[in-house]
Amino acid sequence: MKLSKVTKVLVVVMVFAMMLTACATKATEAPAAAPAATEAPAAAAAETEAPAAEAAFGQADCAPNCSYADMVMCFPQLGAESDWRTANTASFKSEAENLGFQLVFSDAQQKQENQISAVRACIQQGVSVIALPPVVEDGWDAVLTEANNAGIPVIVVDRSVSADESLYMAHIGSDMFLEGQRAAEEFNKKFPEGAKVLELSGTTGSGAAVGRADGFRDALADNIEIIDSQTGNFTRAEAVPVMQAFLQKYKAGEDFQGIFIHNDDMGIGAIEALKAAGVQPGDLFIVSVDGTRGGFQAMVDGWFQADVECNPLLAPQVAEMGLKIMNGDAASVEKHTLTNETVYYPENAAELLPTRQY
Ligand code: GYE
Repeated sequence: MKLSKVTKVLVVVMVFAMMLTACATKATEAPAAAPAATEAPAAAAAETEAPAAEAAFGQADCAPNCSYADMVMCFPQLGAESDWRTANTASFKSEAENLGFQLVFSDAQQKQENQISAVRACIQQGVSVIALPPVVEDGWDAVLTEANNAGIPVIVVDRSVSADESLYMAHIGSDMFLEGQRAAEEFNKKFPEGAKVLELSGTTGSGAAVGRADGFRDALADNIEIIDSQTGNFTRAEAVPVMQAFLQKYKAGEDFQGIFIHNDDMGIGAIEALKAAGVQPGDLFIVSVDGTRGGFQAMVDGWFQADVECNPLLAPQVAEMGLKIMNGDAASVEKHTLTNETVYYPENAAELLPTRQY
């Protein structure tokens, strides 16, 4: 009787112990089933495996089988200031339609505070990825940190940010510095004996304007002098009075021989002012940036002598990258992807104009 009592107790204890083990196993297995949650901290702990920690960042629940139908892409567009921008917006809208992802679009009207609010709304909404075309370079640290804390990857699109690279997943856009250098080369070729030029620059503090201005100065020959530089904020409307003021201050052809203009829309505004002042096509050597239809037309009409290409059709690359990140493949994403671009000339502008997509 006594023995059997001990046996009974033992059996109860054993069964209880088995149940405890089972519970314990379940408890440890559960997190392992969620790869994103368990892998990231593990990799972060080992200092040398830092890239592996990034690999899981931005990974969606559908990984590794996410498709575009699972993607919600936030695109807080900076504005509608130019034909380049219109083409850039169209690129994202049509790509969303073609591939079947959801695009959360907004227009910040060239105001950083509007872009920041739009990003915050997207974080709240819990989008899969944010494609950010920053109006200016500085002032993004706080909101990028917020996106990071929410586990939402940010792909900086078009213009650059000055924030630390660790605060965003990648940047896809043009090499604005190279564009400025390319423009300078045109002036160097045209004026081996030297010249005086004006600069009509883009939005102050924007990656596009800073890069183009710096690249231009970097490559410009010593005997070519920039006598004045003013911003036209990348718009036609704002370029007109700036050009008018230039023409009151300096005599075209005498005080200056050329103009470097940071985008085609401002170039078109400048042409309006030049025409009104009686300047003829070809009187001045004008180099612009973008390569829009308007820029091509200005070459056909003899106003621009070169147009440095800047490609706005960025959505396909951005969407592909977004899907990769969602599928847990952030490690294979390039930090900086530059767009392949060239320089166009009046010689074949008429022939190429009908083929231009923007
Ligand atoms: O050149 C200009 C636009 O950021 C590259 O912005 C872009 C620039 C483009 O307004 O037309």
